[in-house]
Amino acid sequence: MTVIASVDRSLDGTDPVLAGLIGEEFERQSGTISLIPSENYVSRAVLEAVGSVFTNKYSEGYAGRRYYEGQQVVDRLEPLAIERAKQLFGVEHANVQPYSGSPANLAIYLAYLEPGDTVMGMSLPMGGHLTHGWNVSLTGKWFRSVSYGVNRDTGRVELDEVRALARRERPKLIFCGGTAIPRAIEFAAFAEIAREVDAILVADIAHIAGLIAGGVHASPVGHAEVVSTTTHKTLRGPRGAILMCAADHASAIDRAVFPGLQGGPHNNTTAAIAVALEEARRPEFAGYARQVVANAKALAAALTGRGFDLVSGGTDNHLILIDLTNKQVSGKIAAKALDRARITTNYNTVPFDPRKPFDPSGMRLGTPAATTRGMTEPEMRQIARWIDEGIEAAKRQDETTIERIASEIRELTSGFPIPGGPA
Ligand code: DSN
Repeated sequence: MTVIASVDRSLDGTDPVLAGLIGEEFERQSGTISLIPSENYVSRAVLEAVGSVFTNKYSEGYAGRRYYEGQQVVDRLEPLAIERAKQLFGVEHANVQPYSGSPANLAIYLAYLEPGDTVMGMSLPMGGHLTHGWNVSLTGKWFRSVSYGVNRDTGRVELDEVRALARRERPKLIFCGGTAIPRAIEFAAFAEIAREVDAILVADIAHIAGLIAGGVHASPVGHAEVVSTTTHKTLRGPRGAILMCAADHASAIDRAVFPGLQGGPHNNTTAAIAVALEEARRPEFAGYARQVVANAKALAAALTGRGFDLVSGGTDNHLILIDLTNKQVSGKIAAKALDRARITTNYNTVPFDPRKPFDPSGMRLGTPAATTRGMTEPEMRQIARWIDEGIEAAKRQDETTIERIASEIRELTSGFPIPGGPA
């Protein structure tokens, strides 16, 4: 056998073990309902781009200024992805090279702060993100971090408290956005606060980028100096990230990403981001975004009707945070039981949680993935019923009911295939 032949075999032929794992994961994803709000199913087109020969190419630098030759095609690919991001989000500048959300956010620190400078973000247990200055993250260890949270009664960010904290602590960087925020983010109000204290405002829209692209959430553009997003949540692209800003911040952001933080961009990811951005500008994506929110509202209403206590009382977006305290069950027990019942969620802290993050009081749900499969309000009401039944079954250790739900979900999901299956 020639060397060429040995590297030109299918995965099946080369590594049946790994091919088997991919098949099993496809079956798992097909036969379960993912309600993890940061997950989605990418299109077959995005999958093809991720698996393309662009993975073979090194391209340190930016188009026209690379440190490797052979950029004839990559130097058309990356500007195409950038142009699509600029068009979709209405920004002057985009950098599509960050490997994911955390490196994207680290690049922002590098662009604007010195170690020890003050950063302000929403605290992780209140709904923020590790990289917004949380103490176990590099961003909380190498920088002086101050956090805002939500009001205990309303479950919402209290902007007067954010303003008072900003005035007192004088952060150089303020983050808005996070990972467990069921309500709309008030970018204009955050921008006003940032301007008052002379801080740079960063809008981390990782969770809601697809909702913004689809026109169902306000945009931070024109309010925040820098916009950071991952590309794989509601935006429904590959695992990657984009940093966006006005032209006068472009060189600070670009220098921070490369050579400040990263080496060569993942060109196959850039290609898939370009595909996802093209998909997101189409009218059907706006319909998808609308349905994501409609589904979340329907699921929230059905859960509330079943006595679930939702943080902030409901949702404006794709995400629901349940405080299970009144159900006398921990988030971990509930999420693990639902996983056995073929509903995938994640346990999560709730604001002012008396329990530890590894066994918290809450559970986080979201509708982006189920909506991609074509599920609508009737399925959301059915899912709420299964969540209720599954959690009650877990409390009385009734595995028969959990198995019955699992088989009903197997049946339902067979009518809602996921993209990327055998051609
Ligand atoms: N892991 C992401 C999420 O689930 O929201 C945040 O990094």
